[in-house]
Amino acid sequence: MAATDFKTHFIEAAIASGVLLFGEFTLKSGRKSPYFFNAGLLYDGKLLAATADAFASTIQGSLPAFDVLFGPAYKGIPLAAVTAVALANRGVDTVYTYNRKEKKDHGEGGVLVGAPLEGRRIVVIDDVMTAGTAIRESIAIIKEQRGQLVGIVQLVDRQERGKEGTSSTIQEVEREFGIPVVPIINLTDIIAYLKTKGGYEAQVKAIEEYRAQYGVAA
Ligand code: OMP
Repeated sequence: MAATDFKTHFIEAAIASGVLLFGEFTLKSGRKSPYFFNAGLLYDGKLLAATADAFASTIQGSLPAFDVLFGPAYKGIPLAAVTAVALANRGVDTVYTYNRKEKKDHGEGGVLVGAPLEGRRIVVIDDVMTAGTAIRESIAIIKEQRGQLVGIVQLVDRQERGKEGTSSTIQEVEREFGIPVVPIINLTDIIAYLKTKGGYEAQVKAIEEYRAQYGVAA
C-alpha cells in the first residue's frame, strides 16, 4: 500500500473503530482538544498489522541503523512488538524492549523487559506526540540505561507547539537530542481526510480553532 493510501485507510479505520474521536478532551498537557487519538483502542488485528507495516516502512525509509526498538509503557508496548514482527517478515532481524511503569523488586526485577539497552542504538516507537512530556520520559530511561537514542517514530504527530512555544514539539526534540523524529500521520493528514470526506464541517472548524491556538504551521 502506498504511503498516502495507508494514511487515508488508517484514518478512516481509526474513526470507524473509535480510535480517533471528536468531542472535548483534556490532554496530558492541560490543553483542551476537540479531538483525541486513543491508541489503546487499536486492537483490531488487521488495523494493527497495517500499522506495524507503516512503522516498519518508516523505519526502513527514514531512520538510521539501529539495534533495539523501545516501546514505552503502556501504549508503545504492542506497537514495538508488532513492528519487530513486521520487520522480521521483511527479513530484518531486530529485538525490542519496554519499560514497566512500576519498578518490580521481586522475580527478575528491574524497570525494563526485553533486550538490554546498554551500548546499543535505540529507536523509540510511540503513539502520540503533543507537548513532548511522554517522549522525554522515554529518552530519560534510555539515557539511564546507557543506550544511544538514534531516532523516534510516532504514530500521530498532533503538530503542536512544544515547551519553548515557537517551534513544533518534533522540531524541539530533534534539535535537543540531535536525532530524527518521524511521524506516520499528522494533524494535516487528519484535516485533509475530514475535508475530502465531507460531513465533518463542525469538527474541522473546532480543530482549526484549536490549531490556531496550539498548533504550528504544517
Ligand atoms: P505529551 O506528553 O504532551 O507529548 O502527550 C503525549 C501523550 O498524551 C501520549 O503518549 C498519550 O498518552 C496522550 N495523548 C493521546 O494518547 N492522544 C491524544 O490525542 C493526545 C494525548 C495528549 O494527552 O496530549
